Amino acid sequence: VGHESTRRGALVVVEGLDRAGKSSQCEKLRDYLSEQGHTVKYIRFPDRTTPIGKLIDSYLRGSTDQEDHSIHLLFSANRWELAKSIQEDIANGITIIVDRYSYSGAVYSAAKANPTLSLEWAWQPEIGLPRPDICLFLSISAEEAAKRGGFGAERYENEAMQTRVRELFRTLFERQEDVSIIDAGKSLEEVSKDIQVVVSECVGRLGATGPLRTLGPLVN
Ligand code: NYM
Ligand code: MG
Repeated sequence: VGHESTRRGALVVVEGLDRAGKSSQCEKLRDYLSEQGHTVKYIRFPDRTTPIGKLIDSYLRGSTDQEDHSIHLLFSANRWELAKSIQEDIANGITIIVDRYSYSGAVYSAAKANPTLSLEWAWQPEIGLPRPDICLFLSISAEEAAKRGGFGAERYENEAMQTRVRELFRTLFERQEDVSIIDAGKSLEEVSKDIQVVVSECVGRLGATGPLRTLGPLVN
């Protein structure tokens, strides 16, 4: 009694295509976990506020061009610059919800079909970053995505790119542990309930998981 060390927080990542409902679900999950008594932070990548993030923002808006490998490494650097603070927060008992992470990083770049930018190449700079305890993939069909209205104005927000991204997410997640595929074609409330079940289970087994791990190489 009185010697209990701080229980670590969970690292929860939410992934999916543009318009899958990631941001709404991240907010709902934050509220749910807070109500359950957790201290929660909600962050998103790219973090457009840092100097590297500003370069990424201007690239995504189409104001600047960047070589494919170079912008890829900037997206990764944008995660590395926050890695230490993520590790510290988790150790201090804060649960972090992350809107997009290394998985978006690898698939959006690999979807460009640049011959020297494979999924394997794209994954390399992610190795060693904090490893999510759970990654929720909000999966929607092309038809459902289309129903949700037009594409935005940013780079990558076109049908050809989104189709390749969807396929690559599937390929990548076949090669990852701790991924939960969520049917995001349901109502906001239903999806939110499904996410709560998966995340509660993950938080419940954190004691057995041990300290925060790091991302490893892609397995076959
Ligand atoms: N994106 C996001 C990447 O290309 N690489 C990355 O590492 C990350 C985190 O940025 N279309 C792309 C995916 C999105 C775009 O993200 C901006 P958002 O969540 O739509 O603001
Ligand atoms: Mg977007």
